[in-house]
Amino acid sequence: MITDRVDAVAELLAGAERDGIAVRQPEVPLSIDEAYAVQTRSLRGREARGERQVGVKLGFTSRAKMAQMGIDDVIVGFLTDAHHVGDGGDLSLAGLIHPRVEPEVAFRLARDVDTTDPADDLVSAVDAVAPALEIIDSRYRDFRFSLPAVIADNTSAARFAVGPWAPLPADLGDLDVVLEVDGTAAASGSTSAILGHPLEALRELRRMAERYGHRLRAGSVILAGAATAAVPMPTTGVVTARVAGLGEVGVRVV
Ligand code: OOG
Repeated sequence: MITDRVDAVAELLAGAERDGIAVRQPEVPLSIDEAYAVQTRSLRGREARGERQVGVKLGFTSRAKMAQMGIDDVIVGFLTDAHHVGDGGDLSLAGLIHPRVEPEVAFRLARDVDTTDPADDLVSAVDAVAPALEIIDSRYRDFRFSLPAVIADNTSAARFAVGPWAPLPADLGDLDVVLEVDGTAAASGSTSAILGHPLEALRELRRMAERYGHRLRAGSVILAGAATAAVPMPTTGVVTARVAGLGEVGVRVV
């Protein structure tokens, strides 16, 4: 039965995350719908343990990421308060398996968006933008997965940090993005790498949230996806993402 498979994969991945030990991908491939059902199941489990959803994230919105991981479909995951690290805060890698870091752009939702109402627009509901860091950590061995497998694994979501919020600039379409480790560039790109323009990520999210039931609520953070390939997380030091015109966000690895 579908529910049994969904439950079994959700449990497998929750165990991998809890124990910090990577697992094999499910032997019987999931459908995309089942993979998103695993996510929903995982979110409900986290909420039952007291976590609160604070946003959503996109993945594979840049060619750099698609090429790095061999997947060329946009994916959506959820973010909870347990994933959040404060700007300038300490980030412990304890319990993570093989974390990687990506520089991103974050959006903030000023109001709820009713994804069941096709007329309810997402772009006009966004009131602010910020530089962001996303730390991903696949629960699969060797960071290798199929499209449904990575969706079931909540799109490798592990931690994120968001810099200062600012009103949307006149054009977000081609801002330089740099990821630095202790002040040295580790990756660089442009916001144009995100589906040609980061607002396209919002349009894609709007479509996918309607189909898969992701919540888009007032105050939510939306991570638009990495502008560069992911970089292995250093085991010490300060990791910073800088987006031209938007400022920077950093965490100290402890
Ligand atoms: C999946 C998550 C990709 C992005 O920004 O493209 C992602 C992965 O690469 O493990 O978050």
